[in-house]
Amino acid sequence: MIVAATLALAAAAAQPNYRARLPEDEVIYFLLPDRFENGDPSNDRGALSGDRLATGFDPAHKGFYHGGDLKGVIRRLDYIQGLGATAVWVAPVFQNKAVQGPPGQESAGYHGYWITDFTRVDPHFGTNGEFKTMVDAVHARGMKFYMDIVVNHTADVIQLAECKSGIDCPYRSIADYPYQRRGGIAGAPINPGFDGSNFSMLKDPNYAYTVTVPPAEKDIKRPAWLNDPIYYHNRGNSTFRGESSTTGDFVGLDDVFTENPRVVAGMIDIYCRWITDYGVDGFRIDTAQHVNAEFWQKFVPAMLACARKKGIPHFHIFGEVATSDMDPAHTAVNTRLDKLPSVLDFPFLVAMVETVSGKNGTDELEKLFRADPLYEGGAPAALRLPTFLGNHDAGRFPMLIRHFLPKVDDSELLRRSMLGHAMLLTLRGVPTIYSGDEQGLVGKGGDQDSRQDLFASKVATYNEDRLLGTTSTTSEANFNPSHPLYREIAALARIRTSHRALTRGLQVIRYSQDKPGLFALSRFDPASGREMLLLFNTSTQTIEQNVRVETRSAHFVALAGNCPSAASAPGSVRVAVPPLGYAVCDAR
Ligand SMILES: [Ca+2]
Ligand SMILES: [Ca+2]
Ligand SMILES: [Ca+2]
Repeated sequence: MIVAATLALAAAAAQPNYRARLPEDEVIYFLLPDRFENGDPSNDRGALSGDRLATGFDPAHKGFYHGGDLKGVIRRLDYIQGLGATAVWVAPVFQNKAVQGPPGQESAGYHGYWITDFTRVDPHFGTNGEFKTMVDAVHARGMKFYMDIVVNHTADVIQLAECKSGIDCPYRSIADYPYQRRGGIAGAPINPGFDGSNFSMLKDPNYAYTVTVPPAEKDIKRPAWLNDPIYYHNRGNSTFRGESSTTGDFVGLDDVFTENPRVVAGMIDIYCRWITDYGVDGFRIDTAQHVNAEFWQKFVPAMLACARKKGIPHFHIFGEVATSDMDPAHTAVNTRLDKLPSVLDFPFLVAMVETVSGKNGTDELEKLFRADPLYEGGAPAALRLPTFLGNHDAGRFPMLIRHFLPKVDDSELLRRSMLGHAMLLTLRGVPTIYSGDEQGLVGKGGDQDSRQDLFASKVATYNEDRLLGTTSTTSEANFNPSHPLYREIAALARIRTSHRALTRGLQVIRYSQDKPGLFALSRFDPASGREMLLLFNTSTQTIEQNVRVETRSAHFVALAGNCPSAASAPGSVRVAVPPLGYAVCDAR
């Protein structure tokens, strides 16, 4: 024990102080523990027995547990750090309802978003003690650990009697089903005096539907207050429009009544405890846009205060505000109104897919970045937005690129993926690598189809896929540090984290066009003012042209790709960028 502790201390001493780093200094690696590495086969069934409908375990089915766990994460920290990641974001680890869904449509909580017990780690993934070991091991390497948390909903436990199933249950609005009537406007008076804010008057949850809880599940949620149906909206499924966006169930998942002060206090208590007990460095918040703004306005300051008390000055909070549109106004609103410190940059994903595939010109990226001042805190706040090329819901970058280039061959798809990663790792925002992208995984779609195992998979539809940059398939483990994407990401991540212009530097767009071609921009070291010129070519032709730079930028050193060695005249350089190529040019 003494030797191990000494080694950990030595490792910590060898690393720069991770607590001092700002959120924008990080490179994030995002993984689903079930799909990353199996470090302990004894926990694969989560201490349950029976078939897959009881244990949730079926490694051959893409919708069930495959066996990955926290010990697996610990085992592969060399691999993650070797990629150049400085922070790990792990999908929710909380105890889930193992299996849910109507007969014939069941799937498992392997993804972690169907929580029943918010205080403990799911036995499929390990124990709270192993969680501590994992976070400590991450910290011992000078890396940060970001938890994935859920406030909006719990597992699907509450059933609404008038519905066929949790997934087939239409939304019933406040106008048609007010809180003060049972089952509609003509129904008997209930909840007298409830005005939407005096929650002591809200006693009966049967305003829209008849609320039931299966007897076997009436105490399965923790903390125990979560078992009371009064703390849920109980109005049926969200249409993701209008009021139902925040008060509807996410496909049957019990939507928490986050307007209620008891719920606000309860959630603050739950998540402050994880910060206090484990010293995690940040939260990614699931389904953040489906919770009312007033909740976040109380929750966020409470979490930041809790973190400061624990000695974590730069605790990062970023919400999932999903959109499939290149619409930064949509995501910025949640930083303005909810006061979420940051949000996942979904518009960046859309712009990158549409630009790097050649569907749109490089001016789409100029449009995206032009909107950065919309975020609370302005353009500097945009430096902290986690940026990404795909994820476990939307699908992976090469699959999304192929959507616009159905006939693209694998070698060109690899080059476009490498160009996309070069942009991800040098543009503003916190680069977030979705586990498996660095091994050339593609996939057939989003959601379950994009959650391939990195350890040897038994899922036939995963294993029949061709990967990019390798002859391997997902039927073998893919932790290959010599994969071309892994090597490219590792090199660029190190360039990024050793140059402040690339982590903290604001951007000035130098050139974009209304068709595939050059995207040129500069970023500036906030201390020295030194310029970093970035050049990307989204076309399949070599581009040669003059690009404006600062007049003081007389010479350039290539950190990646080929750069002009000197300006042609003060304020101008002649650049040549190969097809689908890029360059990172450090001005002197
Ligand atoms: Ca396991
Ligand atoms: Ca439900
Ligand atoms: Ca909600």
